[in-house]
Amino acid sequence: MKKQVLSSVLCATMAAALLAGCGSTSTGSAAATSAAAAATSQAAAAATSAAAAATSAAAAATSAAAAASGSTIKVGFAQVGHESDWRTASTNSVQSALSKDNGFDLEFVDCDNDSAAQLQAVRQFIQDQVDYIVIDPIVSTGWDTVLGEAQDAGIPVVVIDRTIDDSDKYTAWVGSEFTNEGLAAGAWLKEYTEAKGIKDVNVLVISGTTGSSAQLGRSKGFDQYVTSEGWNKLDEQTGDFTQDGGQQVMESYCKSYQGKFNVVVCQNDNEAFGAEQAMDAAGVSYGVDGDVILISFDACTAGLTDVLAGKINADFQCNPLQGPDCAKIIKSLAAGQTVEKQTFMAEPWYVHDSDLTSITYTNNAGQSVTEDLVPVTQDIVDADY
Ligand code: GYE
Repeated sequence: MKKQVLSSVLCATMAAALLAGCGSTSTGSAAATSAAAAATSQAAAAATSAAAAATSAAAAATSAAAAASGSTIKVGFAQVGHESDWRTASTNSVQSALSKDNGFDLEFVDCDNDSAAQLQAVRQFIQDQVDYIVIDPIVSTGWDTVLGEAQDAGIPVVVIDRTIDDSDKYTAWVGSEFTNEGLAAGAWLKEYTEAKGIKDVNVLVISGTTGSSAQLGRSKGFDQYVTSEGWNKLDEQTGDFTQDGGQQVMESYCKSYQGKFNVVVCQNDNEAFGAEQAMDAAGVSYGVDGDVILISFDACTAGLTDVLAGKINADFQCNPLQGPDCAKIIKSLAAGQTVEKQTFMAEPWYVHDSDLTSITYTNNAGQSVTEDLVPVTQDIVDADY
């Protein structure tokens, strides 16, 4: 649990520093995202401070404009919960961007990973007659009725991070291409095992919250490689995106599959920390010098610290700093402008080894894309969220 405490402190600090240090692209094209991600990864550290400076200037201007007009935009935000370092960074990002100083009156609800509570929160926002509703949907379905209610009340909905897959009744979405993240893990594992001469690939997956678009996409993308490469996927059970969940699933895997696995894929960093604890206790070695290849997603500060230490072999970033884009979308709507329906975050691929420098893979849009593999350095860890 030491790691949980350390990482939330780091997240709070870094999220403030990195508020807008992440690229995003509103082309609506996943291919453009990957290209942008590659470019972003090259210049991440330098771009961060420039972007942070630009953000404070922009924030000051926005705040002055809001003060001058005297108008405040009332926003209700139904957040997933507080299950991971990623989530902490996401909450900090939205709260900082939709602050009073920036002209917002934010009603924040932590839904504690409870879908019924999240629907209830949205209905409460409608009753409270907020100007805009922001939702990070815990699961991807079950939304059409409540979004219809918001539409009837004339309240635009902005979706961030996870997607809503069974309704189109929202105005805009900003987040990640989760299937590409899963494909990334598969593409990297293929190249890595080939380079190391590992022929038998026996995989255990610890998945995220079942039915969340992050889980669905990462599983779908990775499974394409399981099938095409003929890997042996021994099991996939949910750790609910938490450290405790990851630890429990891994404890049971270590008993059931003792000596039979050489790859563990955790669908977020917190699950990976839990899996590490379970493997430590069971005497299983992992990481660059171990018997088990450990793959993770998110690439938060504590995750990249483990990549640098060689405990996690590869970590595929999912960028939580969506607050500035969310604020920009709402300000544009408030000014009567049209906005892009989809905005994709740029997301580098991080590794410990520097032998492989890039990978060409076919993304979810069917496009061939070359991604840089970024070897983690202390500077990258220090600039992370
Ligand atoms: O990967 C995980 C968090 O929705 C992308 O949720 C997000 C996921 C993220 O709990 O750490």
